[in-house]
Amino acid sequence: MTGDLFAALRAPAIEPIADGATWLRAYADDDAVALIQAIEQVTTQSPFRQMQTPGGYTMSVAMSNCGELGWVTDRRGYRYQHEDPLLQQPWPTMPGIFLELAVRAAAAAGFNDFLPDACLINRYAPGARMSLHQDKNESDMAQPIVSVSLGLPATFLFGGAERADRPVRMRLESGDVVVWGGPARLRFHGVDTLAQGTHALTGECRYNLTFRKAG
Ligand code: MD3
Ligand code: FE
Repeated sequence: MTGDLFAALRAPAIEPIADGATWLRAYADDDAVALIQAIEQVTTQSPFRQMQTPGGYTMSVAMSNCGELGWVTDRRGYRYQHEDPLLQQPWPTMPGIFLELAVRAAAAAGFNDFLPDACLINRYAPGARMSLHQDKNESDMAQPIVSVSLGLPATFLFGGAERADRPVRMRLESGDVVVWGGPARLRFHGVDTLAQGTHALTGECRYNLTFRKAG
């Protein structure tokens, strides 16, 4: 023992959450500074924006993308597309540090052939939330999704196969990576309203990266 209680609590650990879902606690801690620099580099090109839902609401979460495909929503619906609708240009290239982390995390959870072509970058300010939904816009549901949390902690809501299933609440902290595949891939999920706070790496915000094989 080092006697460092904080370090001991954040020791990396691999925890199965449900069939197909694996929590890699603190997995991205060593890369966090470089990941945040890469987020800044990507979003200098394709800035964060609050998109419109098909129903006409403005999302509280600000989003951008990198990689070959990016997830967008507007009055016409939810979809992946090759171009940033704001710039009418291709999304920024996926930074090497993003791709390497996503591939390594997927393999640690048993998905050895994961090669993402899309990374959605979500930015939560205090008060932002994401209501319960399923991720169904990707073409191959056998491919997992890798999610990386950075900055302020959030209460993640992990639901069931039906919207009405009561979600389990999980606290996701900076550096946590979760791999969602197999039977967990189509479960409902969301993020509870982000609490006020300041994080040493990100200030008053939480970032979440989701890596997908969308096309
Ligand atoms: C469980 N993002 O962008 S990541 C999303 O924290 C999204 O920003 C949340 O849900 C966030 O679509 C949650 C965790 C996550 C991602 C995909 C999943 C959990 C999942 C797919 C299936 C089941
Ligand atoms: Fe989702």
